[in-house]
Amino acid sequence: MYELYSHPNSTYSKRVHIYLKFRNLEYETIHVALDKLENRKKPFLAINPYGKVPVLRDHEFVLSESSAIIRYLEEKHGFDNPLFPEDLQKRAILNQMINQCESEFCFPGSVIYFAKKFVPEENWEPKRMKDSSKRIGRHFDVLETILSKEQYLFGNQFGILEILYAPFIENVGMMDSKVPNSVEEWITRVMEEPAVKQVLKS
Ligand SMILES: N[C@@H](CCC(=O)N[C@@H](CS)C(=O)NCC(=O)O)C(=O)O
Repeated sequence: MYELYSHPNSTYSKRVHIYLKFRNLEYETIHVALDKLENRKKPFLAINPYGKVPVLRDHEFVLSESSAIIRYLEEKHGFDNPLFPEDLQKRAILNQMINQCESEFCFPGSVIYFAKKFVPEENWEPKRMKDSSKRIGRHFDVLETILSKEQYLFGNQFGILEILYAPFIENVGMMDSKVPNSVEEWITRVMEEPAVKQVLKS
């Protein structure tokens, strides 16, 4: 059985939980106490020298990075309805969108999320946070060009991108960015997906 090193508040770990539930794959969760800095101690650093969750263990094989884990499982199982298309150029566009999800949304989003959740307001960096909100706004404008015509971001069905975005769009209200209607409606749709609901509402 797979083992997933995780913490209940970890957005990146939630992606993998959502994927595993979406695919009905059996796994065991191994709690890593980030709050007690267990991730910075030797036993965990031997598993991931960067000290981050999630990490997947598949017998002797150990893998970190949420999107790499999902991709590994997807390729390993060869499902009838694969989330990564066969076509080289379609797959390249999907990979481009995955990278843009990380760089144009999750990264600036984390700047705001981390400050608002863990830093006293007097120590916030307002310019950095404002720039991050603007960057997210620009990203949403790009998503809107797709979502004004389609229900989902790729191939018009719930897929890898929704799984990667889900734990982050849950906190969209915090980002102080303008959310276009079609993006707002997409967020609602994603939040209603059973695997997403199961993980994020728990
Ligand atoms: N790029 C990584 C990011 C993982 C990450 O930042 N995990 C956070 C929790 S959400 C973590 O373990 N932080 C602990 C630390 O940096 O000390 C992924 O996609 O898995």
